[in-house]
Amino acid sequence: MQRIFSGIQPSGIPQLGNYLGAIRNWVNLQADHECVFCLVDMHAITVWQDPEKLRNQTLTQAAILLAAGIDTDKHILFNQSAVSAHARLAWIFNCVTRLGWLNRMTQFKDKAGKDRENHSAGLYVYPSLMAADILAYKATRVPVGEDQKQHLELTNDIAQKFNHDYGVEFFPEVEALIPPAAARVMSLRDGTKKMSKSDPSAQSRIELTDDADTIALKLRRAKTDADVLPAEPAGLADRPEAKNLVTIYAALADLSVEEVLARHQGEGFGPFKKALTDVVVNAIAPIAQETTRLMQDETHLANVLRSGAQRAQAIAEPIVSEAEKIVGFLK
Ligand code: AQP
Repeated sequence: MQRIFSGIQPSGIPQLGNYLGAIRNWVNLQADHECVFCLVDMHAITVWQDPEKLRNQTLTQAAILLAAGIDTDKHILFNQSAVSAHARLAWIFNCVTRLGWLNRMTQFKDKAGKDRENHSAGLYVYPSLMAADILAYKATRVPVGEDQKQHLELTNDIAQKFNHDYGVEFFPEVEALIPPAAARVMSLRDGTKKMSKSDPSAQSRIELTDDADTIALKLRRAKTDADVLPAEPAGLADRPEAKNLVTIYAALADLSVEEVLARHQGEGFGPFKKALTDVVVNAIAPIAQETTRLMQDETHLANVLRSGAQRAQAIAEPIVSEAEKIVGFLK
């Protein structure tokens, strides 16, 4: 059975893009993989996080993942900072990674924008910590949204360079598992920007804890154009907001974009948004309700994470200790 590693930052409430790009895929992959799921709090602090909020968001995310169907009897769920192997391997990888490689990472450019000099060194070396997260478990498959594809390619470059520099076949090649539908969900306010849990505008995203009224309001306010829905996907080209809403509908209703258009062609966005609201509420409301129930017992959530960390540590410790021996650390 292949091992999966995947992470999500507790930098806010997970949004629909996290769900369609990652979490839903995680739930399905549990059937035939050994899964290690991680709340990557060390990644989260690469941009400023209020400490109290970070703690709460970590517990909320644990609740959301359990509510979405992560099975911690069979698989591992924990928070990254609880397993020191991540930081130790990340440092080794910082010394393997070339600056030129990091300079090419588009996520850093997107997040840092023009104000590059004022961002943390952590944000810059984020991809080598991500490589360490995966390779500390020698995971071979990583379910991610499309935005993480470049980081996964870098993970393979780092593994190869480590193996080559030290003359070993130690770290495996990693395969990105990118969902076929809605691999990149876009903001409800700007169809050219990805939906993000830390976007300053809460109107730009559907959060997995939103209730039906909030979802309806956000979708009603979502940016669209004045045209009707076309008969063919080609008619969505150059209409990023329209394309995004149709893509979300298709992914959540398990339909193709063609099938959605066949049902709704010629409709304006008023009626289409109503139909979309039903589809989104159907998918999200059960998760939101179960999250509320689970959040009533924070001790249980903390225990789930603690036990997950122990099981994660048991896998990662021997691998990272071996990597440390390979580089010549005196053990
Ligand atoms: N808009 C998206 N569409 C599809 N997949 C997405 N993912 C994130 N946004 C979208 C996928 O969700 C997983 C967890 O992401 P993350 O929390 O590790 O970091 P992120 O990609 O930076 O997500 P956010 O929501 O944009 O967080 P912030 O605002 O904190 O930076 C990943 O697999 C990602 O591909």
